[in-house]
Amino acid sequence: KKLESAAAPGDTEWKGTVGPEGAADGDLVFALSSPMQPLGQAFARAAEMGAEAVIETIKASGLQGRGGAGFPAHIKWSAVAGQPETQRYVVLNADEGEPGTFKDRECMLRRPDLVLEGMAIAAKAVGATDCYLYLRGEFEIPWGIVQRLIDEAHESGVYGDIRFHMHEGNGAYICGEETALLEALEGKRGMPRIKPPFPVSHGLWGKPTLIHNVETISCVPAIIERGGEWFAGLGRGEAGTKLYCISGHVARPGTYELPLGVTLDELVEAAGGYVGELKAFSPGGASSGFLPAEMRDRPLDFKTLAGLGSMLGSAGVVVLNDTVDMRWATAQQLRFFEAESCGQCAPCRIGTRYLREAVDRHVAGDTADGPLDHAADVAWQMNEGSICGLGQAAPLPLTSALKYFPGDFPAGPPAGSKNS
Ligand code: L3W
Ligand code: SF4
Repeated sequence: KKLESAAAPGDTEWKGTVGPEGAADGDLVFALSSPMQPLGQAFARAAEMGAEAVIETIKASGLQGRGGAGFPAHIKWSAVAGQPETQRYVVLNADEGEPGTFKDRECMLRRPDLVLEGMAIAAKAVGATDCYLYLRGEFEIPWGIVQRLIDEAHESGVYGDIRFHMHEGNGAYICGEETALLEALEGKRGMPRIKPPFPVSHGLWGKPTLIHNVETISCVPAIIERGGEWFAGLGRGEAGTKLYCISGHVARPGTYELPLGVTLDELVEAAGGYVGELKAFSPGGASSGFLPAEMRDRPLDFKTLAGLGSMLGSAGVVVLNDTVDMRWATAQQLRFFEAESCGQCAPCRIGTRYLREAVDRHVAGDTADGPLDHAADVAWQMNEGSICGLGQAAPLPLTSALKYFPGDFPAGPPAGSKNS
């Protein structure tokens, strides 16, 4: 079914620009609108360099994980390469599910060559031969494109004994959490494991596993071909370019490759400008909460946003203008987390529902016992008592909206409510 629906790379119309005005492909890592390159070029270069030099180059590049946490990639590569167990795996996390995030889909649609080449280089460097690609179920067209390239690679033998295996997700956001994904790959219910141990030592089927987001692994070929310093120099405060997804009240929503650390204003300029007056934005999808318009000039990078109590996450930037009631926007995000909680930790299972109900009651004007009075306590318990990032991030839409937009949560019943 998937193969029949396969489209050729480039079949879908490119809607976003790919870099700063006037940027040549040489300044870009992905160059998403450029044609695919033949497989094997960067892989051959990496083979010449040897595993140790490849990992040193990844270290020099400053590459950080693009799936949400910004963890230094080279630490994972060295850790997997250094394990005593000889059976090791490379896994691609293509279960892109964060609301407002659609960059990994673009990578697979437009530059699947970078995805496979990056995985092959990683496998060779850490001593793995089997690579698993976990794609979210809705990615039917990317699936066809990637599968076709895998077939070509297997047939030509360009990557020697390295084999690729595709796996289809089934609609659960939580399976994008790396250990839930590994559970699902093993055929079990996708629920996060307690970390540590980390996948670098106890990953797929308990074996050392290098697991990366699509964008992270797709940076690898360019780093090998052009050098770690080149990549590091592309960013501002942090290394590389970044695929920023932008949606909401902007003229041209899309995926834009820009230096890591641009501001919201710069990103929106690339996306054709704001529609209406900026009120709030989420820098990294629902998990990053909301920031107020005054923060539009802060660098959109991992460190700066963490310092603001938010996160870059997967860089799914959502822009909201002044027509948006933040209570409504908050309720949408809380509903998402309530639906997607896997339910194994009580603070997350109960807390996501509690917070959503509290906002719904506030919206309904049911202020009899202060529905939001306990929100901060519940948020604290979720943050401290949840196994994974979902439960820790889930209260952020509400706590950030209450902090920056108290006017949208008026005390007492809103006009026209049943209590007024
Ligand atoms: C070896 C150590 N490895 C950490 C590894 C770990 C993982 C990576 C990051 O979160 C965030 C989360 C979501 N030795 C290690 C180590 N590692 N310490 O480094 O780990 P961690 O635990 O900090 O984060 P995580 O659970 O992987 C990811 C946020 O991203 N998020 C996710 C959104 C969804 C998408 C999507 O749809 N594409 O990304 C949204 O913002 O909340 O905070 O590999 O094993 N000592
Ligand atoms: Fe599941 Fe939530 Fe616990 Fe994560 S925090 S493991 S989603 S219950």
